[in-house]
Amino acid sequence: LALEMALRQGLREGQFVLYYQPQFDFQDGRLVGMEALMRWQRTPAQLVQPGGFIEVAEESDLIVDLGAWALREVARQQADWLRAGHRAVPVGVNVSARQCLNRDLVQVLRLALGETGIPPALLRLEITETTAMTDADQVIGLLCELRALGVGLSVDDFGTGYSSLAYLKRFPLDELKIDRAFVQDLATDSHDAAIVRATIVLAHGLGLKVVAEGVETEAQSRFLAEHGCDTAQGFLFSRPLPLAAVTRLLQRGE
Ligand code: G
Ligand code: G
Ligand code: NA
Ligand code: MN
Repeated sequence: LALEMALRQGLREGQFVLYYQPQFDFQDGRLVGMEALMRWQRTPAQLVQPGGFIEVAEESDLIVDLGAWALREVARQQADWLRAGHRAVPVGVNVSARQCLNRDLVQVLRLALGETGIPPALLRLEITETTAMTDADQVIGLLCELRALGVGLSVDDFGTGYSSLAYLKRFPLDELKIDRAFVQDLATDSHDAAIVRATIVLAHGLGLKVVAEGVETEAQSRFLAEHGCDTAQGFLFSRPLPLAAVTRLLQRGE
């Protein structure tokens, strides 16, 4: 409870910041997207990682407010980058189950898009498989509304939750993110290799782009590229970067 109060106060006082992890095209190496990842600058010397606060925030409605802040912040940042003439790439924002079940999400997005005037496709919502399946029929309705706004939709952590292929077919998605648990032992575990290969084929068959998360080695990268994976995200290419560093990357326009 003390932590929850500190988080609320931190949100009011502007202590949250976003880091951005770049995503690169496997074919030509170009920057094609980023994932926004939240950090809590609790004191000037203490930067708290999501492991230290997301779970607590998710136990209450605090995650709804934090999540709304992240969506508005990314929209505002995209507008800044556009005004400065930087290259524009979609930014993925993680959305928790509680946010999806909250009626305000569509309105938060509509406002953020309206206030900034950014192309909606520059926002991409990342929803985990588990969230999507919590109340799949309700989530389909939500995703259709989001889709109508023009924002992008990714399934995050694919393969770690319970999914139903019947639902996957009905969700209006753009992208599937292979969880790093499968990427990790790709080069040595033939079962993980088979799962990843099949996931890429499945996603492409459904018309979705595939992002591999947690790519850390050249061997993993080579395997993924050879099997047609579209996009790479992981420490091999870049860690999550603070705003100034990622802005320099967009300036270079690569
Ligand atoms: O940044 P890091 O790699 O430590 O992130 C750890 C976890 O925290 C990830 O699973 C990520 O989904 C979650 N996370 C990071 N930022 C956000 C956010 O803005 N909203 C939500 N709901 N989860 C986030
Ligand atoms: O759960 P989610 O898919 O949102 O995960 C994002 C998390 O993955 C962030 O905490 C990010 O820091 C982490 N991450 C990104 N790239 C790598 C990587 O190459 N290796 C590992 N171990 N974690 C990574
Ligand atoms: Na994510
Ligand atoms: Mn993930």
